[in-house]
Order: sequence, then structure tokens, then C-alpha cells
Amino acid sequence: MTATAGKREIYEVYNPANPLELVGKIEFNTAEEVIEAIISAEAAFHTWKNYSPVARGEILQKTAELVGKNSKLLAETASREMGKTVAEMEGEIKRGASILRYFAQEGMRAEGEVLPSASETNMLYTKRVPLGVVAAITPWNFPVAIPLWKIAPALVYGNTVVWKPSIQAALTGEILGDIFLQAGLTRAVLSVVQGPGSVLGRILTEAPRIKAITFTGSNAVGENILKSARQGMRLQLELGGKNAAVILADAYLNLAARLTIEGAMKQTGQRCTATSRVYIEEAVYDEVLERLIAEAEKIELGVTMGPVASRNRYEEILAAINLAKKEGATLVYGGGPAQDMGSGYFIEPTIFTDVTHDMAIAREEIFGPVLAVIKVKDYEEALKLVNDTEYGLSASLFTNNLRLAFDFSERCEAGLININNETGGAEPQAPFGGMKKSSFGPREQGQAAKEFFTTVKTITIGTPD
Ligand code: UN1
Repeated sequence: MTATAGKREIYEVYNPANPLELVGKIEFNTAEEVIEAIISAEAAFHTWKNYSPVARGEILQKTAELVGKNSKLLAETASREMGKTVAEMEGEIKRGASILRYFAQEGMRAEGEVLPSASETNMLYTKRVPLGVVAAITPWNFPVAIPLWKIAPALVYGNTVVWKPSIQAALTGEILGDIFLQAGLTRAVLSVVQGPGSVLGRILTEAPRIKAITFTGSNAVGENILKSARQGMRLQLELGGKNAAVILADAYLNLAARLTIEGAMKQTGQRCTATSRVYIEEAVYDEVLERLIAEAEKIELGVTMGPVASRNRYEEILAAINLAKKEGATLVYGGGPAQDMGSGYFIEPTIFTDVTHDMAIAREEIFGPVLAVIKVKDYEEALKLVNDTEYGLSASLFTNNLRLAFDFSERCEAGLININNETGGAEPQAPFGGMKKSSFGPREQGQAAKEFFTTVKTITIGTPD
């Protein structure tokens, strides 16, 4: 699809739970309109950056309130366009409001430090300053929280933003964009541009006026951004994962089984932090497997688990399941399209055992409700396999052994380490991101966000007699 000059293409959004239901229509922006949005964002930057950071924070605070007030509309729209359950969306929207409140407070925090100078007549200090126009390119799987954890810090530190939501979360994106306007922003400070990444991505990565791109999505698209980004562009890429959990014999096994299934199946497995492999110490293997299956049995398709987001995702996940069968893994739970769910893109929660480390299911990101279960002799064997991956986003260890908990925190090659916690989840005050192929550039959220969205001035003021 191409955005043609002067003429807007219309994109129809269908419900993945019921692909015959038309949810709404989105008008794609033309290339000219996207360029205009970038030019306006640059013009607006010169005013926005001079606003008091406290005033910028107040707009985010107001946005948080409005996000809360519009929770039902946001949750229902997102659920109908990308499939997540309304309950999951409501949780995400609460998180979104808390992200906004956290970054609203940033408007009142220090923006630099005073340093001692070698000269008695000099005052030496630093000040964080914004970059200019920032582009945010966001995925469909967290249609509210991920845009907010990029847009909120970008704005509070004084940047203006051109935001391109995924076309599978475009309707939610429109609503969120309007909420920012109601809170007092202008379209030039935050503009929402709609259209396919293949067209808009190119414009955003090449635009000389755009100083930085923050992106969350697939490795394939991330690599394209890395290749096509204009030289000197600052990049923050949050990409895939192949996150592992390890369950040791001394762990609270009920907790471990519950959090491993939640980690694997929440949001239908469509999280970059999802648990997709679990290593179980052989002494408790049979018992834990039984509990994993019992936890999976509690999931109700269409009630506690939504469909996958699109026909493409549906076909790719089913192909990954078939490949696992072909490669010799044993299917112990689920494994197919859901029965009795009409034409919706529902896939059963799926568990495979007898998985070996060279199978695709142990190595490649599936981004669906599929868990590979692997028996290990002990902790050392598990750790070696956990680290033997190109990805390094998140990992979990379930144990009550303090020494091993610390050992795992040190030796596990992932950006997010969880002891007796699931692999997914992120709190706004803590840095989020991975190692290896999972991330590129500074971390998101917390104080780490400042590093990406600002640059530093070092100022020396002489006061000679
Ligand atoms: C979470 O686990 O709650 O796209 C957050 C993703 C990640 C965010 C995960 N960037 O799934």
C-alpha cells in the first residue's frame, strides 16, 4: 500500500475475534501530510522547549486523568481492533496513567547538577536539554502503554513528537492523540500520523528534521530502521525476546507454575517479554509439568484469553506449532486453532515437551501462546541453555536458594532479571530493555529515559573580580 499524493487511502479495521465485524476505518496520511507534520513539529519545538518543565508536567498530569476517564472507550476500542481482552486492556490503561503521572513529576525534578570547578571564580554546571523532533513508532500489542512510555518522557523533557502507531492499533492511537489535545497540547507538539510502516517508516527515518526515533516492534523492522536511518539519528529500538524461566526443585512449585503460564499466555503470548521456554530441574519435572498443564486448563478462550491480533499472526503461530511437531517435540496441551470460536483468530494455549535446544521452538520468537518445556539436570545446565540465545530481554528463576538467586542475577545475560516473578511486566520508575539482539540504544522508562530524550550542556560561568 502506498500513500499517494493528495489522496488518502482508507484502511478498514476488522475485529480479530470476529473477522467479519468492521470495527472502523482509518484514513492513511499522505507522504505530504507526514512531512507537513514534521515541519510543524519542528516549528512548535522552539516554543515547547521554552515552556516551564513544570507546565509540561501539568499537561501530562491532566492527560493521566483523561486517560483514566476514557478507560472504557480506550479498552473497548483496543480490544476490538487488536484482540486483547477488555480486562487486560484495563490493566494496561491503569499502567498508562501511572506512566503519565511518573513522567509528569519529572517536570519538577533536577535537570542537571552543579560541579566543583578548579577555578574559584567559575561556576560549573550541567543542564539537560531536549533534542528537537522525536519520532515514536509503536506496536499493536500494548496500544496504550508503549506509546505513553515513549511520548510522555519525550514531551516532558521538551521535545515535540511525531507518533506513528501500528495500523493494527490505529483507532486506539486516534483516541489517545485526541486525549492529549484535550489535555492542552497542540497537534504540532504531538501529531499522530497513520499509515503502513513500509511507507511512513521510510519518511521518518530519512527526515533531516527528526533527531531521534524510538521504536518497539519486530527485529526485522528494527534492523531496517537501523539500516535506513539518516546518519546521526539517535535510535532506541526495543525488539524481540526468547525469554526463559528456570524452575528449581526447591522453588514454591505452585507459584512457579502459575507465573510461568501467566508469563507465557497473558495477552495470548504476544509480549516481547513473554515466557517462551521453561527449564525444569529433573527432580521435580513430572510434578511441575502436571501443574503447568493444570494452570493452562484454567484459561478460557474468548474470556480470559483473547485471539491473536491478525490473520498473519494466526497463520505464523500455527506454522510454528506445526514445525515443532515436525521437529519431534511432543504436544502435551492445546496445539491448534480453537474449536467453537467461529472464524476468530483463537489459538489454544499450547505446551510442548521433549524439546531439544536446536529446535526452532527453543530458539525463535513465536509471539503467541506457545511454551516449550525442557528438562535439565541442574541449575548450571539450565543457566547455560538460558544464555545460549541471540536474545537477551528477560528471564526468570524460581528458587528459594539465595546464593543461586544472586548467581543468576550476575550471570544471566538478560536486561530484566526476575527472581520468583514472571518474565513480563515493567514499572514506570525502572529502566526497561534487553541485551544482545533484544535492544539497541539507551533503556526506556525510569531515569534512563532522560538519557535518550535529552542531551547535556556543560556550562561554565566565570565571575572574575
Ligand atoms: C510487559 O511485559 O508488560 O512489546 C511489557 C513488548 C514489550 C513490553 C512488555 N516492549 O511486549
